[in-house]
Amino acid sequence: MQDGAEADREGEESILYACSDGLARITLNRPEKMNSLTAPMRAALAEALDRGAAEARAILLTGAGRGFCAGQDLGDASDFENLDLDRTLREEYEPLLTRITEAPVPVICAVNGVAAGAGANIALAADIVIAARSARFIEAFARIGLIPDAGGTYWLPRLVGKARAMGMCLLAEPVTAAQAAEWGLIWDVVEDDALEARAEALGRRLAEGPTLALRLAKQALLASAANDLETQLGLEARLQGEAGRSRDFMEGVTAFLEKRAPRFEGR
Ligand code: LHQ
Repeated sequence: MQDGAEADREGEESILYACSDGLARITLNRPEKMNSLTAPMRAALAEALDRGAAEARAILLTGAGRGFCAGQDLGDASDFENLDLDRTLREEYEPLLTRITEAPVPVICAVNGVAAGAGANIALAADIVIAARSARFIEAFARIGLIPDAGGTYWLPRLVGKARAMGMCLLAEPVTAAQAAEWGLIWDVVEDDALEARAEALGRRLAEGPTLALRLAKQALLASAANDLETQLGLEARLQGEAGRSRDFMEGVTAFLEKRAPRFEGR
C-alpha cells in the first residue's frame, strides 16, 4: 500500500505541467503503460487542470510516448473485492471531466497515439481535439465487460450520431484519426510529425484570443444540448451582453476599423 507522500510523488511524475506565454501544457507521462490512469495520476491531473485554469489563457493536453491514454490502469482495477466503480467515477473521473468542460479557458487535446476507454472520452471532453494520423480512438469498455463511461455516452451520440456511437461502443473497434475527423468526432487530423507544432500553434493562438468571449462561447455551446431554441436565444443574448461590455470587444472592433491585428487582453 502506498503512503500519501509516495502517491504524491507518483502523481507529480506522471503528470507534467509547464506554462509559458499564457499556454499551459499538461502531459500524461506514464508512457510505459500507455499513460493509463492511476489514482495519484488522476489527482495530479485535476491539480494541473486547476493550475492551468488559474494561470493560463489556454490549456493543451497531450500524452508522452506512443499512446495518448489507455483509460483506467487496469492493474489498479484488479482488486475486485474492493472495487467501487460508481465511487471512482463520481469522485475521481467526473471532477476531471467537469474541469475540462467548465474550464474558463479553451482546452485543446493533442491525441498523439491510441486513446482507449476513459482515455478516449477524456480527449473528447476537450474543446478542440486534434489527432496524429496514427492515433486510434477505442471505446474499449465492452472488451472488458463495462459500459462506456467518463462522458462517452453523452458526447458520442452528440458528436457522431446514434449509429456510429452504437458501433463504436458495442463493437469496441478502433476508429482511425482520419475516420474520427471525417465523422466530426474531432476537429482535425495531422501527420504524426506535425502534431506537436500544430497543437502549439493552436494553443498559442487561443492563448492570445479574447479569453472572456471564448469562455462565454463555450458556455453557450455546451448549454445548447439541454435547451430549447427560446431558452438558447435568451442565453445568447445574456452572454453576448457580457461579451459586449468587454475590453476585448472594443479592441476587436477598433482593430478591424484600423485594419490591424487585435491585441486581446482576455477581459
Ligand atoms: C495498460 C493499459 C491499461 C494498465 C495498456 N492499464 N496497463 C474502468 C474501471 C474503473 C473505473 C472507471 O472507469 C474505467 C474506465 C476505463 O477506462 S475501462 C477501459 C480501460 N482501458 C482498456 O481497456 C484499454 C486496455 N489497453 C489496450 O487495449 C491496449 O493496451 C491498447 C489498445 C491501448 C494499446 O495496445 P498496444 O499498442 O498493443 O500496446 P500494449 O497493449 O502492448 O500496451 C503497452 C503496455 O501498456 C503494456 O504493458 P507491458 O508491461 O505488458 O508492456 C500494457 O499492459 C500496458 N497498458 N493499457 N489500461
